[in-house]
Amino acid sequence: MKLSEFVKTEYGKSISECTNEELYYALLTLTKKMASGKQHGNSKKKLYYISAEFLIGKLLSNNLINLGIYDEVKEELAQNGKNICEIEEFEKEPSLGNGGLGRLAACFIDSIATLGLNGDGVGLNYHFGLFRQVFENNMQTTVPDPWLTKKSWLTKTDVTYDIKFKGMTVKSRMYDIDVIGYNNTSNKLHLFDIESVDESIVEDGINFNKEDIKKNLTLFLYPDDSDEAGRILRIYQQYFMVSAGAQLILDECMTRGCNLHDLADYAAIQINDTHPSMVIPELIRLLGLHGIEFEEAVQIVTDTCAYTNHTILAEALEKWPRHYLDTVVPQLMPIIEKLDAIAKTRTDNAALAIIDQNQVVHMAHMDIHFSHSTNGVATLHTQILKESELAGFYQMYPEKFNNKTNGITFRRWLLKCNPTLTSEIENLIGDGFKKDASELKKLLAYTDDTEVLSKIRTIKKDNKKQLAAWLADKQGIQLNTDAMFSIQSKRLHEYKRQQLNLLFLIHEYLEIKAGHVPATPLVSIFGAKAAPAYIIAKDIIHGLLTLSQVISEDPQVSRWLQLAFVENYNVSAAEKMIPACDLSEQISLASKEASGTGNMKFMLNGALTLGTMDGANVEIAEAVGNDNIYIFGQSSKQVIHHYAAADYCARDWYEADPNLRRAIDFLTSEEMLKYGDEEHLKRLQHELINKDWFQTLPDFNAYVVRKEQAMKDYAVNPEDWSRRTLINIAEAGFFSSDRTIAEYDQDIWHLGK
Ligand code: 26Q
Repeated sequence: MKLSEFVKTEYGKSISECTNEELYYALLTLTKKMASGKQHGNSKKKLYYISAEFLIGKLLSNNLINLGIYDEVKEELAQNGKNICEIEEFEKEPSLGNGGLGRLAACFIDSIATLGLNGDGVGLNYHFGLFRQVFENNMQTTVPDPWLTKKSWLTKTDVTYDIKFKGMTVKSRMYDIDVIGYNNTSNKLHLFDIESVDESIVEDGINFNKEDIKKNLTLFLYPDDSDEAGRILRIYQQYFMVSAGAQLILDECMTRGCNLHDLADYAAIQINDTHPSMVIPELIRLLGLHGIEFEEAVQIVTDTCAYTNHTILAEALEKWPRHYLDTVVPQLMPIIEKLDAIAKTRTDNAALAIIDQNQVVHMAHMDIHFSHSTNGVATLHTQILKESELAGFYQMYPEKFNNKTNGITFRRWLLKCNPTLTSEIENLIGDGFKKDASELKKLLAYTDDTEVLSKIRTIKKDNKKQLAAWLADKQGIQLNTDAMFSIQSKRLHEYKRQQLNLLFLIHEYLEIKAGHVPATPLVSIFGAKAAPAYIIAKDIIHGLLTLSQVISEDPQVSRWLQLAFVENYNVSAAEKMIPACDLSEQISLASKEASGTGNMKFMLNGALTLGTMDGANVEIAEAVGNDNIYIFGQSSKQVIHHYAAADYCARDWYEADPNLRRAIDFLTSEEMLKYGDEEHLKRLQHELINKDWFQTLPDFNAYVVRKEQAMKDYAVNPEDWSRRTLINIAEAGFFSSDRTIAEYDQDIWHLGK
């Protein structure tokens, strides 16, 4: 049905008579109707991708693209004096994820639908999601971020389940979001909510009564922090999600004729990090209620479940004191104890126990013992898991370990966010790449075509202008679009080393002050939220915002250097930033970033990477060749060695390198203290000199040298720069999540036709 007909029946008026808000809701309703007519994979076996996070982003444009009607709708609106971008502004972005892991889940369900697989997502319907970030006095503050409107992409279902906690039973209800594939298909994202949720208990900021579980369970998504008070609530959330999910899975399988002894022929469950790990004991418990003996249930669940690891940072691997579980879900503890006993019959290595000597329950250990697959998310990451972090497990179960290098959906991260680049690619190589990303390689035929290279440059420039206009409007910042744009956007974490970028910018500032101007003007852009309990992360934000003000108040410097920090970085901001980037900052301490997926998005949109040999950067470097990427810094082997030897001393580096010392000293200079807070800046400085857990200082010099080289190359030979960006675009096909999902299906799920 055409939009004009739809609004006529719905509102009794024409498109031009409608407000943008009316048009948004009309398009939403129309899209949902169209989705309901699409095919869902119907193989006997069905995948459940269970995840505490699905960072889906705004859905309208993406859905229209996947339905294949975006251009048509845009045109129809334009003919009636309406602009689709303005209509999109009415959509609120659901922030149902922290970062990479949540966004990966969103890319995966898009690819699962697009490949026509029988698979749905299962998660939680957080009413406020992750906090909204607001800058005040050069500091991060946090406020709730409501996204639910009366009419939304959610559809209320009549599926409800009782969820039993210690001393109380609550009711869950399932809400569905259509996941529209780029292939006439549509799957579901099932989000469970608690019926008794009460948004009114939120007080000032993001505070609320943490004890009132019936009212608070689905209010907020937990940031990856160490906030004690929220931990028990997180267990409530996790059990609520997996118990509802497990009941749904068993119901659906029985409806399709499964007798539960054959569950593994009917269901594949992918456990996204350890957040849904309790699905393992919960399924064993439920199978028991259906009359299946414990031992058999353990085997069935092992055959059904598979686990993905997203981190090697020990502090991020969930482990819960058993009394937490006793307090929240006592019915699971006897099962977890029995699983632990089985694990202990298989090995006497205490490090591999589920329940350790201190009565702490290791969720990842339960996943590895009692699922049939454990995968890392990039080649290097999987290798490190096998060789160090999970070596004991790898020796026990070598056949369970496998790699699935992450990917991104090109529908959102090229077609949606970069329409001009998309149509230029289409002009050159046809539209086959939209369904088969490996066809991007055909672009290699154009790397010496000066006309094409000049077009690529124009597109980049236009995207930079658009980003600049958006930022001017949003934050009142005026960017120099003739400058090189370097972007570091990702969660704020010490291992990702935004502080290294900060030290570089201080160094450039001081060089410019000393009369040494850079080869090109540089605009350095950041986007990052810090977990509210992560003190040093917030200090790094403060350092960056303060420096930004120091620079912008100094016209001598700001002709050459600008620092812009985008407030409240989210999917919508990423869609504006990524197409405008020249230099993609992927500067984690080697061995610490499991994969990264932003690195892939920037590459696909024609940025060159400045990065360490970490995560998927290694595979990007392999794909494009060393001439088309800027690699620097210690190798993962060296880093792992330093950790093992515990021989790293930050102060030695601080004292040995005068440039580095000058940059670190500047953190508490008069210039910085004019706009910044002494306590925060001193703490940051102290941390760098005395701790520097993620070895920023040894990589400082190499980083400065590589980045200055990139700036020179950009300035001296723009055409060669464009040629190298085209090679990056051409080689990005491997990083499509369609490829990743096809591999999951082939090696782990075996969904069949
Ligand atoms: C744990 C315990 C308590 C509270 C929160 C958490 C928690 C929450 C979120 C722990 C971890 C996360 C998110 C992790 C994450 O996003 N990891 C990223 O996953 C990406 C997809 O695989 C990778 O590309 C990134 O390298 C990895 O950092």
